[in-house]
Amino acid sequence: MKPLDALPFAYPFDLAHSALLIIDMQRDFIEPGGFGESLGNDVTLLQAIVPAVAQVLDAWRRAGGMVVHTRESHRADLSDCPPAKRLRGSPRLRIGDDGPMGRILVQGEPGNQIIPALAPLAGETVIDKPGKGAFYATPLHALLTQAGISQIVCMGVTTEVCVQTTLREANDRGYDCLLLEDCTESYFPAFKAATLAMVRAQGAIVGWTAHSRDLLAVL
Ligand code: C5J
Repeated sequence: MKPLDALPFAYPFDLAHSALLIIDMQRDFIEPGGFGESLGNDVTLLQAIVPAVAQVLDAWRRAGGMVVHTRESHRADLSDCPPAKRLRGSPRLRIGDDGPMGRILVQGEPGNQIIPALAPLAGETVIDKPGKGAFYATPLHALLTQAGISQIVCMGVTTEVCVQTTLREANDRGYDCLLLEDCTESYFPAFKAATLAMVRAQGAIVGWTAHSRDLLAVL
């Protein structure tokens, strides 16, 4: 176990029992024409973290750690998309509608794929999740338990939606979670800052935060 410089105090990093969890780095959130932009967001904000995420992913792969990617996605018949999710608000394109990258947030469509710079390698786990949290209606907890994982190092988008929901789910299931602050992003900078503060407040009530250079230093 190696102490990793983190907030609010050192994170007891143990690669053998850790998974790198990369949340929803999909074209649908990061490229123009996808779900994120259809909600009225500026997707260029999210593009800025790609080099840092790629650097950590590369180092993690070299170190031999477990990698898990997630995609927010629904079945083609939308049977796993509650009307409350599909019909809320007035986006330009709703989940399941045809967009420039195929049907919005639907499994197998071009826009639903992880961006090429972070494409999963053969043997890495890819979780399709219908909700915000990666543990809801997925086999993630069973897979991590089977692999002896007790720590999650988390990156991805968006910080206050799918990343924060997943961290809270993981915390409730007993994982020690570290969120890499320069490897997560929101369409709303203030929401990202608030999430980082919330996660590590009250003695790491949800988990720890650190800069990726501090993880790279111990990998
Ligand atoms: C959103 C996500 N923002 N991956 N999904 O709807 O955070």
